[in-house]
Amino acid sequence: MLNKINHIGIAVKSLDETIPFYRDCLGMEFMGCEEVAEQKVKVAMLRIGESKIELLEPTAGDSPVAKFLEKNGPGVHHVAYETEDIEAAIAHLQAQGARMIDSIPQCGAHDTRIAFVHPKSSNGVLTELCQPGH
Ligand code: CMX
Repeated sequence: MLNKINHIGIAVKSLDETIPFYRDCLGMEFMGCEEVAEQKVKVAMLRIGESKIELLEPTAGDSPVAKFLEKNGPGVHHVAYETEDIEAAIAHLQAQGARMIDSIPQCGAHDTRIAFVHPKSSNGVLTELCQPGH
């Protein structure tokens, strides 16, 4: 159902101030920036081997990431698992009693379809399902 970790999302106040640490200090491959209007964020993707780090900067005061930053400051925001069939993954989680934030997939960065599981039903870790190749 889920085949690997697609990326780890990290909330930041400023992409411009944070990208150099991942790109230059850690030597990760910078894949580009993109605005995801639906989620009210601007994201930067950096690749390390098979995995990616997604830096998230809020674009509006009522963005979920703005709220997170206000409460916690910058840091790990979510873990995204890759699936080839997001509808089946959502149905499976719901059948197991998980509380989905999105029961219908939303548009994510880099041509993905995404759906979040509420952190209250995943032991405090915001969990994303992610289907590439939208
Ligand atoms: N990780 C863990 N817990 C989180 C969290 C996160 N990233 N974000 C919020 N929470 C917790 C809060 O700490 C709070 O817990 P307590 O009740 O114990 O204080 C609870 O969830 C409710 O949080 P809130 O601040 O009151 O915020 P909301 O209920 O309005 O929203 C959530 C919380 C998770 C439903 C909302 O942030 C959401 O829908 N997130 C999914 C969408 C998203 O994050 N998009 C941005 C990234 C998109 C991308 O990757 O492209």
